[in-house]
Amino acid sequence: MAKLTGLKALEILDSRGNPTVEVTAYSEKISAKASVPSGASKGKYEAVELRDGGKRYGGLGVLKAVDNVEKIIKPKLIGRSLAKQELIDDILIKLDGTVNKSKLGANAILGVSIACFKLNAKTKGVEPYELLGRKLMPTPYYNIINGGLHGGCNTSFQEFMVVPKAKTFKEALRVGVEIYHALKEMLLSNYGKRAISVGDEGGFAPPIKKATEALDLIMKAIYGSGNDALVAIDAAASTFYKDGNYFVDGKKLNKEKLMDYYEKLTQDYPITSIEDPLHEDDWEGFAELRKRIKNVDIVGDDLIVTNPFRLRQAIENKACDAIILKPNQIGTLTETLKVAELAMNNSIKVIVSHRSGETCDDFIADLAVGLGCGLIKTGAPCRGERVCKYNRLLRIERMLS
Ligand code: 2PG
Ligand code: MG
Repeated sequence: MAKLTGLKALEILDSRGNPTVEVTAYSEKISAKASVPSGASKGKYEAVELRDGGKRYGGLGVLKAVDNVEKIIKPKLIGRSLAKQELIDDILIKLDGTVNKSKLGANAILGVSIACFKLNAKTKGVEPYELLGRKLMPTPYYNIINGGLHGGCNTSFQEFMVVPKAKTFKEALRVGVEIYHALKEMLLSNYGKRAISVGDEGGFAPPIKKATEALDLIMKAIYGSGNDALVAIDAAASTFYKDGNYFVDGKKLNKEKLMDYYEKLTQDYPITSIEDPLHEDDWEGFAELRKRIKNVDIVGDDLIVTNPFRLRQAIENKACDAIILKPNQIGTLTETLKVAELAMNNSIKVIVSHRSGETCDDFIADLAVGLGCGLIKTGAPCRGERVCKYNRLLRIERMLS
């Protein structure tokens, strides 16, 4: 059985030009790398990204996390069997000892966890998804208009996504790309060149101010491309919630009014899901919205933060139909997998997700396939750090056929 013989960490950059952690794990001459993404609209209950503070990189350096990998984690893991991922992750969790991984940093811990997993696959001569058990290609959610904290467009909602109706991933990719380019042409002719620059997740950021404008543009792009697709929203409502009210596209709405608005949107557009429609502590609100809007998935991201305790609370409260699964919200692969299993065992869908700050690590493609959850969101079909996940899915689909 292959053992871990070395562990190195490096401060690299993410897609926003901020430092992040890359870990390389070694088993003799074989090595595997993992790098850690970072969110902009972070849930307040997420595991902690350790940042250096001070002047360097505006305080966002990760040299402490890098040091933690090489000086604290490495001595405890060298010589361990790579086949024992649960044990490796358990050692990491105990070594940190805090509830939110604030001592060593979830960025240090997750880098090690995933690098070890990939290395195990490599030493066995299998693909990472094969180690996870299932083999199901996911349906992609393409975020083609970026608002909120992610882009230059002034909508309060953060993400406007298209979800192609297609039989294979390859087909879904083509449909997504054709809609994306139809939208681009339309934006260019309606608003000029500035409207086709892209936001953090590769979606466009046209000069619009309202969710309905974004949805109208997307509907026209779907129609214009000659394809069939549904739409999805990530409102990321915690980002526009203040003192009991929601500030949506220039209007101040209380919770009731916001729920009415969502209901109306689902009547007017073919919406398949709404992520974080309300702020991250409103368990009852989520449950109420689920009752009011049937046939649309109410999705918990900031609400659940890939955390088993919060997921249990959601199950008890019947608060969501689906959850977003982001390994860096919890900090180890084992915990991520357990949250996914707990959700699926309770008939809650799992959408594997990137972060708005990404690297070219394509592991989440394998994660989505190997979990068999059937759903992934990893941005627009544009920008290297988004496209690498979609390209990895194309390669996996070919292997599976
Ligand atoms: C989200 C994510 C990814 P961020 O809210 O779902 O799209 O954004 O990584 O900024 O939290
Ligand atoms: Mg979200």
